[in-house]
Amino acid sequence: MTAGQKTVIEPKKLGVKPPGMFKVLLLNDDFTPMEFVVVVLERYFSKNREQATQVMLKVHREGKAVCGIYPRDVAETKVEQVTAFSRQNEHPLRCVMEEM
Ligand code: TYC
Repeated sequence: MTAGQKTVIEPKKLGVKPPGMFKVLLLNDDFTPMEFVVVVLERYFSKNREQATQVMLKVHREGKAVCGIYPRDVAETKVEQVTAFSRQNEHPLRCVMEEM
């Protein structure tokens, strides 16, 4: 260290951390029509038809897929909106969130 320089040890910042991010996923089931899932992905996850179809097929083949990544409050709202829309249309589609 150069003469005269001092080492400054900052106190640990308590309770200050960047907000966590959450994956929002759709889960497969045997009953929800493919077309309905595509509409959900267009309406709530801003996908175009081609992107929505790709994500829907991934869920259908692999059991689940990530639809988007959001801060907690946005992810919670997506889950609520998709679940409400699905139940209104009498489909069992499940939408969940996972902390990353
Ligand atoms: N497996 C459903 C069917 O064959 C389609 C489907 C895709 C359902 C994605 C849910 O999240 C889902 N009709």
